[in-house]
Amino acid sequence: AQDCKVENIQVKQDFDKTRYAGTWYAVGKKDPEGLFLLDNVVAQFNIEDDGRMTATAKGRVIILNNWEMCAHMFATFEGSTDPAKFRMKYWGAASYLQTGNDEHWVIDTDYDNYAIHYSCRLLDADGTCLDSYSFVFSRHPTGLRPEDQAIITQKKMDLCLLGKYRRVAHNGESIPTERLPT
Ligand code: DAO
Repeated sequence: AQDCKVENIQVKQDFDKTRYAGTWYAVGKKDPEGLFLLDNVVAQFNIEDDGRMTATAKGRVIILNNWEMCAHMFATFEGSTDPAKFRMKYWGAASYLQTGNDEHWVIDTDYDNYAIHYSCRLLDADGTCLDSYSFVFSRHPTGLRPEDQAIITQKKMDLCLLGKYRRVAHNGESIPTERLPT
C-alpha cells in the first residue's frame, strides 16, 4: 500500500495454513512500542484437529524494562473472511510474561523458505498505523536465501516499514538440538 493505509495492505493470496505449519526462525523484526521479543525467536505453527491454527514460540524477552529471560509463549488464532488475516491471542508460560490480542497478517510467504508477517496495534485517524510490529521469518536458522531477500525488501516497502527492521540473532538457544550444526 503506497499510501500506507492499513486497509490497503495486500496480504498473501489464498493463504494455506497447512503449508505454513512447522518451524519458522525470526531473522528480522520491526519492533512495536514497548518491545517484548528480542532475539533467539523461534515460532512453531500447528494446525489442531478442529482446523484452527495455534503456535508456540520461544525467545529472549525483556520484562519489567530490565529483566531478560527466555520465554515460552503460546498463541491461538481466530480466522476472518480473509484466509491470511487472523486475530492472535497470546500468553506466556509464566504469569509475568506479556499477554495480548493482536492482528496477525501473513503478508507473503513461499511456505518453504520465507515469510513476512504484519500486525498493526494502533490505527491513526488517517488510516495509517501508529504502532506496528512485523516479523521476517525463515525456515532456515541461518537466515534468508539471497533470492528471497529482494522479495522481502519489496514487502517492507509495501508496508511502509523499510529501514525500520533489525536483525534477529540466533545463538542456538531456541534451536532444536537436531537442527544445530555439528
Ligand atoms: O515482540 O514486541 C513484541 C510483540 C510480539 C508479541 C507476540 C509474542 C508471542 C506470540 C508469538 C507467536 C508467533 C509469532
